Amino acid sequence: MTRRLPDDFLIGCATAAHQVEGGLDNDWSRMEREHPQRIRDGSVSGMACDHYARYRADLDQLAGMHHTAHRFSIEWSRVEPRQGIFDGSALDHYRDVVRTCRLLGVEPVVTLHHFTLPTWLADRGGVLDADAPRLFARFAAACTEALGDQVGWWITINEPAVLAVFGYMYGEWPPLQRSTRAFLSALGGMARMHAAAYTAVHTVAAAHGWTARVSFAHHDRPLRPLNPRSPLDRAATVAPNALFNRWFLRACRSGRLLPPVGRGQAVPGLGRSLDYLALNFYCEERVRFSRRHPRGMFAESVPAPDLPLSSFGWSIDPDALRRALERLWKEFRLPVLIAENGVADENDELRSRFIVDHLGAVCAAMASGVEVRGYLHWSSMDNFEWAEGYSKRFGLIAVDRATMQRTPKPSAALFAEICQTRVVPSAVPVVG
Ligand code: GBH
Repeated sequence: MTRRLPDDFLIGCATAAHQVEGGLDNDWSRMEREHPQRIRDGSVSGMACDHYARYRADLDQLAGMHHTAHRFSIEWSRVEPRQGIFDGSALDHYRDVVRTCRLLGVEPVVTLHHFTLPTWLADRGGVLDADAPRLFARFAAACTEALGDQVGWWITINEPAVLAVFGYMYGEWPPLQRSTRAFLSALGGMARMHAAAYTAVHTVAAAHGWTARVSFAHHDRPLRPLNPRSPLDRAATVAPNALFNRWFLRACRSGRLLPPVGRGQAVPGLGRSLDYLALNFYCEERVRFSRRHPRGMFAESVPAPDLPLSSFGWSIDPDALRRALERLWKEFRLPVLIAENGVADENDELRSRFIVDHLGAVCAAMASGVEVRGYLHWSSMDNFEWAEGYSKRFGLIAVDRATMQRTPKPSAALFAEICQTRVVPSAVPVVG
């Protein structure tokens, strides 16, 4: 099997506005202010990494490390701070982000919604608002008008199933709801929003003769039975796997709000609304049947007994990425862009090996026929990890929170070497 990445393979990092930009006023910053106990380390996103001001130097640094692609999100609350009022200077900013990428030879991958909403939309019901699809499409059209001549890769919504679980079922993220009904409605609402944005991006791009590839970002987290010989453990994986790992993908293929979200009703624009598959992959999860976990559909997550764990407690098993890629390819036959893959790691002890082994798994999947277009590591720099605050470190680059100084970690150099040579070593090279 070759461990050489194709010449046109996109390789780089992924970020999201709320986690790196700083200075935001959206539903998340409001929750951080009004419910400070919701953030585990007591922090607020605040100035984050001050990336809104420092984007040129940041992109320059990544290009200097031979990255050929970069994923970021456009912050809706900046572009449309009040309903129907668009801020041209915010769009100019993102236009310059894209232009800077292009000048540096970095392919931009643009996300339209990464977990945050303008407060005016949150106050109308957020993704549950019947008007959310139309409003999201109008925002998507404005972004495509402004950036579409230089952007070929679009992501409508980041991880709709994750947002539905944490915002509407577990009540840990805005809008802090804990209801199975709201969870299902949120999935349906986001399917309609994706369809509307997919159509808007393509309509604007086509009018100008621009090419656009559009996907949502699918978080794949396959559940496996803790005890494969236990029928109850095995049974406990079935419904959550179907709902969290497949419902949205299948809705986007069939064009229908499939059960248990809907009764199969068709949504205009939803059918075949994936031009590729943007895949966020971190780990598989072991579960056992538990009567005490009705909200988790009777599947209780337990640490994998036989695998190393990240500082988030997530299992590290590179072959799980190969398995996920092969299953997704078999069912959907869509070219995949890995839009996130990374590891929470306080002292950069796990990350180099993690990268080498996961890129090895990508090579193995490609050798078996899966079309993988690129790999975006989560993340370029340590950033605001949602309800974990700044306590979880996913970055190749450390950020001093007082001075904002950036310091590449050893894993950044290793990743740079892979980006430059396009060769994935079979083990982490020993340095020093
Ligand atoms: C992705 O979410 C996000 O797109 C990205 O913004 C984020 O920074 C990255 O992954 C790393 O987490 O109960 O242990 O699961 C991944 C899904 C859902 C993972 C919330 C963390 C809370 C802790 N995330 N979850 S846990």
